[in-house]
Amino acid sequence: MSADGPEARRCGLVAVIGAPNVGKSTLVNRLVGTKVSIVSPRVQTTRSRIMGVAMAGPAQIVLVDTPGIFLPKRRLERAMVRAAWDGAGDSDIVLLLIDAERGLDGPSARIAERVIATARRPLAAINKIDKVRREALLRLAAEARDKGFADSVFMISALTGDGVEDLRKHLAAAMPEGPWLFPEDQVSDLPARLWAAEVTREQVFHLLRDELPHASAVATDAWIEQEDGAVRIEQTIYVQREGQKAIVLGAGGRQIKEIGSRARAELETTLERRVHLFLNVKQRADWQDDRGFYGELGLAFDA
Ligand SMILES: Nc1nc2c(ncn2[C@@H]2O[C@H](COP(=O)(O)OP(=O)(O)OP(=O)(O)O)[C@@H](O)[C@H]2O)c(=O)[nH]1
Ligand SMILES: [Mg+2]
Repeated sequence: MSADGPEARRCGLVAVIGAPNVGKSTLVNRLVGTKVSIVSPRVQTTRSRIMGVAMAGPAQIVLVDTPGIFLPKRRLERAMVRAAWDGAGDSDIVLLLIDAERGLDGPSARIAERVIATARRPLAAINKIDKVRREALLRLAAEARDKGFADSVFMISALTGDGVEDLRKHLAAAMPEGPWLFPEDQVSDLPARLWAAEVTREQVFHLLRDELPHASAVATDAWIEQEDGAVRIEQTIYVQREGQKAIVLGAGGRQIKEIGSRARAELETTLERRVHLFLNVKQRADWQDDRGFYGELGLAFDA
């Protein structure tokens, strides 16, 4: 294949950035075509940078899903926001995602300004257009263009897929010529053990209330291949306070059983094999101050 032929390979990094809960991970999953990043109705679901690989003909679009950007207070929060901005800095294109309902409210407006000021190629997409009326949408698009996104404002629904193929085409055409970063059949850069922990953490975010999801972390302690083709996965759910342990376990252990059975179902579907999942709950007040935890997620401990 000649470098200047019509099929010359293209590849680049697109950071998806925005306020918490605007649908960044949903969009990355939609573009990749399979779930590589967990999604929940709660804010601060994504904790680290996760790469998802989307293909479009000769172009490989490496999407960088990032944690939502907010005003961080604690160490983990600072590391999350730092990971998001680092993701933007390392990319060819920064795609700012805006929630159609919330619009360019305070937090999104501040993120937009920084993206415009720093990104080599800023792009905006208004997401969740399935939730708003057309007039409101057009007003918001005009506002985004005025902010500096000029003629590059997309309107999409990551949930229904509306508008997403237009965006994919635009991104593909904007990718610089160059070799692919990932093999064609690889969908994400997450190691299997980390991905498996994320699958369980997603259920924690779906099934538990209040501050509990944010007070917990999941680690894969063991991944054991079995002779019959099944895999045995052992994980620990860490919580910060003793009282939270009882909530994760639930009456008669029902809650953790539900978390485990939902996570196992997803692990089995994706891995296409039987999974024996064993979940433990441990209290560790200081898991958010454990250097190893940050290293594993690729987060900066001293952000
Ligand atoms: N109606 C509608 N809901 C959406 C759309 N995209 C995402 N959502 C929902 O919005 C919620 C948040 O989605 P996520 O993809 O987790 O959002 P995020 O921006 O990655 O969130 P953080 O990782 O916490 O920053 C979930 O309940 C999604 O199902 C959309 O286009 N339309
Ligand atoms: Mg996310």
